[in-house]
Amino acid sequence: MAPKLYTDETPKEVKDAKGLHLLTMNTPNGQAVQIMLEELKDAYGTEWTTTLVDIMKNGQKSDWFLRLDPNGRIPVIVDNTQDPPFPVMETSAEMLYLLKAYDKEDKFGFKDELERSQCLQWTFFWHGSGAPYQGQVNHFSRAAPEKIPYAITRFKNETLRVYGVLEIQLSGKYSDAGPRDFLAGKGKGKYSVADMKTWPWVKGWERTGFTKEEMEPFPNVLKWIERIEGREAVKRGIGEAYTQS
Ligand SMILES: N[C@@H](CCC(=O)N[C@@H](CS)C(=O)NCC(=O)O)C(=O)O
Repeated sequence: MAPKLYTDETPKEVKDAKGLHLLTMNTPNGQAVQIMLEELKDAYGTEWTTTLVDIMKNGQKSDWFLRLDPNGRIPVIVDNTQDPPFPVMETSAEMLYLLKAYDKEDKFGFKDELERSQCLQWTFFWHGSGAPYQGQVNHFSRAAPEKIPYAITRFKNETLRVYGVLEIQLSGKYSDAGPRDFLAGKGKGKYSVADMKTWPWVKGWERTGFTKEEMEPFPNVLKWIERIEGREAVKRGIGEAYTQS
């Protein structure tokens, strides 16, 4: 595995990395893992190095990158403390890998099996049912060469629907416990990878093209966005360290 992982074209900083190495760009998917690493840094002093990949230039489709992630998308982490170095693709799998290997006290996960399951449910929910739809709204409203109203409307409606699912959970509408602070965990919940996975997307509702009126049915989601954006690790995780110069 090791001789095939890196080639002459692999950037030196990737090949020479000694510990955790992150390949990313400051997009919502990139930010999810960036935030997790910044949180681990504050909680445990975790260290890593970073390579910024410009997806507009298609670096993520090159042969050297596909060896780390055959899906050709950011983010990817490579754990060089493993022998041979171990690459991890897919944001949620990366966050769960980091949780297991680097969050020994489960500060961003749960020891209780049912809470852990709830955390996985909400992480998977956003991975499978949130990010792909909001990503398609961004694509069809901004990037597509042709504006196709059917596609824009379909993905906008579906994204609003999944915001509504988050609202049900955060409002506590169907629970005796009342409104929650975070997606997973008993009572009001605990800030966890489920929030870190979801937040970078939902906080971008305005950029995605939703109006304040369209967001009115989701007051608890809007409060949750504000609750998380104040965290120092979150500010760093979406900040200038990850901006391409
Ligand atoms: N399911 C993947 C999606 C990753 C993804 O779509 N990344 C985007 C940036 S947010 C990307 O690399 N786009 C470039 C491309 O599609 O070539 C994950 O969760 O990691």
